[in-house]
Amino acid sequence: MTADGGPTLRIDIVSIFPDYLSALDLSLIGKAREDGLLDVHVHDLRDFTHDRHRTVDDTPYGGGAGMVMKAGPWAEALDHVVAQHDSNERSARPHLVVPGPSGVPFTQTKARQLAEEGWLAFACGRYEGIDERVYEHARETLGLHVSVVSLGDYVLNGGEVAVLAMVEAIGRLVPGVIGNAESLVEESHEDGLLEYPLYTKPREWNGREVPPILLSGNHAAIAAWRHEQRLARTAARRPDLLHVSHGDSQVEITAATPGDVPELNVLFKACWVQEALLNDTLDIPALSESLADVRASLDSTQTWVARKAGRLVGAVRTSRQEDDWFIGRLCVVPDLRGQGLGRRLLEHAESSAPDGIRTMSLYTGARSADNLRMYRKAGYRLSSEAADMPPGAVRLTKRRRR
Ligand code: JD8
Repeated sequence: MTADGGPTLRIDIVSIFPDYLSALDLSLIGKAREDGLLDVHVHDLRDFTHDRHRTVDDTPYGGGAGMVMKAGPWAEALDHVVAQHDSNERSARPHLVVPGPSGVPFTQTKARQLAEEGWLAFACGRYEGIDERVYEHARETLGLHVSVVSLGDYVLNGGEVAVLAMVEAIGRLVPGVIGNAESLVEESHEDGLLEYPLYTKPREWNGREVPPILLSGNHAAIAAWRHEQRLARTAARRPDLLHVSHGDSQVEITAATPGDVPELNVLFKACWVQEALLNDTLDIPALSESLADVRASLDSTQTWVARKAGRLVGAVRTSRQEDDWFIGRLCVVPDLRGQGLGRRLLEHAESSAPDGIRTMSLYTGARSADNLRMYRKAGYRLSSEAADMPPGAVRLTKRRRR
């Protein structure tokens, strides 16, 4: 707990180069540590060796180039980290993050997920990597959640630089670390475009003028210019991020028709594969459903689709179960999440409820943190389990407002 009672993120880092991580004493992250928002502990892997040479590596079984990090020191180091648990801590066990070029990409979404944990442990490998049995020990003996995460598609010599980047990206998302609340609000529009160019005083420097529009005081014109700049920059540097949804067209919600079925099928699969990964289950109806099942569901439920510039960007369906209005399949394409579209679809589904409906209900994954947060904000609360619930799912309900 911090002085004002807020939660702390504990971070343990194990490395053979603990000095590499001294950069975490500096700047914003160093300040957050002083303020007690981050509690960072760096451990030297060699402290968990018992031979005179403090050996941490050996030759690979099966042959091949280079050396492999031995299981023994790693297991002892992780046992030591896990034993640091004290009753003040938010989590009983750390989530173990192992940087590696074969990991899942480290993204802003991943940073956001990891910032919600109470305790993270990072294992910095070197050489060719770590004996696979260390991961098994962490999962099976210590009961840790283990994520192998890659900083990006290029080759580093070890995990330390990746940990510096990840801790900075995660740390700044911990409430209180960035004092200026606006810095995070600014980012939260998250429309997937690159930033606009920046200028500061003096107005003329080395014969170069600031673009006159920025001095005009016309806020609407400035916003439009900046948006243009963002689009142009994104097109030039990251064309992979550009698509029709970046136009200024509005989202329209209409009743689904049979012509929507192929796209709906793809949207459902894309959305529920993510749910499956989050919740460790493949037993999700949306994943095993065929095109014909999706077609048939248009007759048994009311399905709504959201389109932007013709692109299918979201959906929701409703069905009546006595006096309950069941809302299902609420989904939004990944790149347009966090902009209120899910909330709009939810409100659309709610407002389509006929007379006689007394409760609204829906299912979501017990570990789908973003969904749970949105539903909670919309007034939904956990309710008793229904009979035929898919595993890993929870039921949420709210009373209809009259
Ligand atoms: C951890 C050892 C080096 C890995 C042979 C040379 C992350 N985006 C990233 N690129 N590289 C890493 C990374 C590299 C590492 C280790 C992270 C531990 N190496 C090895 C296997 C192939 N090289 C990374 N995150």
